[in-house]
Amino acid sequence: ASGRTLSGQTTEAFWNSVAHAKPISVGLNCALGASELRPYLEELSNKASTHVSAHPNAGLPNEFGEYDELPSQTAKVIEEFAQSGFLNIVGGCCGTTPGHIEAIAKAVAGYAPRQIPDIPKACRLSGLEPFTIDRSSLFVNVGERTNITGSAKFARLIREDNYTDALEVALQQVEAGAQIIDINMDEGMLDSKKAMVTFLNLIAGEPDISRVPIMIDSSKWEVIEAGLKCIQGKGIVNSISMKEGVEQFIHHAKLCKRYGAAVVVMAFDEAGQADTEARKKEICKRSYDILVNEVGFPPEDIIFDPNIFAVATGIEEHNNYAVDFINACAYIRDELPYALSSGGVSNVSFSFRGNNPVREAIHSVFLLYAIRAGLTMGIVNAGQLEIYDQI
Ligand code: THG
Repeated sequence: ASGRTLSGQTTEAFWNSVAHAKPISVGLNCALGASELRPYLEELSNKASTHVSAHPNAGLPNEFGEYDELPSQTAKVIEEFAQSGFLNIVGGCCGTTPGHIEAIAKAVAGYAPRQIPDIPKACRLSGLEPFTIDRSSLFVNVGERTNITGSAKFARLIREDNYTDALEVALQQVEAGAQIIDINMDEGMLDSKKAMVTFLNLIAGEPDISRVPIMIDSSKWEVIEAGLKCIQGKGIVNSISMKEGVEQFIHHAKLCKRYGAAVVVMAFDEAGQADTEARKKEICKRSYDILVNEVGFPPEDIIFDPNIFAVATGIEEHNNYAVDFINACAYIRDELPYALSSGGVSNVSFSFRGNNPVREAIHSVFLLYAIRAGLTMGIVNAGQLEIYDQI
């Protein structure tokens, strides 16, 4: 009746979590009986690119736990489902009898099965709620503060085992407008796998946080894989790359596909991190072709990160880093169909650490041009972005 599964997801969020398995059919069963199931069945029927089933109870049980709904009553509600084109498979759950099944079969016999709708390709993520990104989406804010290498405060809280206050950091990012949260527990002195699992499991119990998709950020595959086993929704792996060779890259991509996660792909290969426009484009293109043609990875679930490096370091070669990133974003948008782009925005201003007004101004100007060039999302301090026109 809340419109959610027992573990808290809405219908579309649930579908987004399981769609990667390419099930023959997805369905709703049991619950509060056929009439109460209708809105969710309608939603599933509209969103699912596979067959849809319904196996409702014979209404609600009476005070003795028995079901009073007659076969003709259940069948009447289900006939309307078939008439509306919601169903490919139908049956009954608690309280239904051979008499109910017979009446349902007769009621639906004259109707055509549901037509599977054509669902437009888009990056369809979820936490407890769905989150869709397509070419018409506005810039997506990914909260950066739940990162022990990116926040001294968050690092201290995790080191001190103060997960209560660490959860507050995640909640603050979501409340400040983060539509996804990036979680990073990479630190030499810490069991980062254990910290990742502990934190993700705690987040799962906080619906105000877990309503958004999660980006699992680690340079260690075992931390990422442990994280993937914790999250209920469809999240994002941050990141995979050709850093350790093509074989590892393919291996990790296949696992991400199997777990049903989107991926951030860093512009990184065996020779190192791409630091020129040409290298960024070349590595993204090569990664794209391997993922789409060899792995069969859905291109709409690929998010390229062509590396945001710090500018104004005093080293001449660094001065064009921001422009190179921005041009790579335009290339990804124009040449790599359905692929998205992302970057760690706060990296660009590292040379101005300690001077937040300047850093925030740089982020705002950088984003103005990057978004114009097609940047889909950025890892940012949610709620801390200066308005360009006000600088
Ligand atoms: N690409 C991808 N993932 C990434 C990055 C990237 N993850 C990590 C990082 N880069 C993005 N996240 C941050 C988080 C914080 C900061 C920068 C990037 C940051 N923090 C302040 C500092 O260090 O000065 C915080 C100081 C404090 O409060 O302690 O700048 O590029 N795919």
